[in-house]
Amino acid sequence: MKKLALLMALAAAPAVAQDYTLGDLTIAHPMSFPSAGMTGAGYLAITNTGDVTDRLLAVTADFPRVELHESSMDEDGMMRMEQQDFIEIAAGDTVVLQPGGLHVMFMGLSDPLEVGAEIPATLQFENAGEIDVVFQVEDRPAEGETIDHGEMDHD
Ligand SMILES: [Cu+2]
Repeated sequence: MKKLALLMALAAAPAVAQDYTLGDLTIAHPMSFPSAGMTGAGYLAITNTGDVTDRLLAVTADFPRVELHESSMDEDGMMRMEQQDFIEIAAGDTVVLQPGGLHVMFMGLSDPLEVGAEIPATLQFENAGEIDVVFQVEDRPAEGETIDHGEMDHD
């Protein structure tokens, strides 16, 4: 079934961004970029329209490891990534996972990610529970993308 979805995605470019709703959460446009190496990064936006803070606790996908990371610039101007135990989405807030900041790290890929591929994944929230989403692998923007996750060393 997943293979069929992948084939259909490859046939039907460009991919259409998809939004999801889970309780008080709206999950917008899960996507990824082609990877040069054996790690890839997932991006999306999460809006919490409820009255209570929720937390993204984990993401699972068909890779050996999937982690929550935050990139930041250190004093020496080096980009570093730190693993996060969770990502908090305060009531009324939108948290955006994007290049240069918070992201989902797909690790130990057996093949690099290519444009048009789809990554089925499950997001696990503290309050809202779980939801299945699909990260669409899209073309990198021509400019403004400074991190190549594929070349970062996580070990
Ligand atoms: Cu990372």
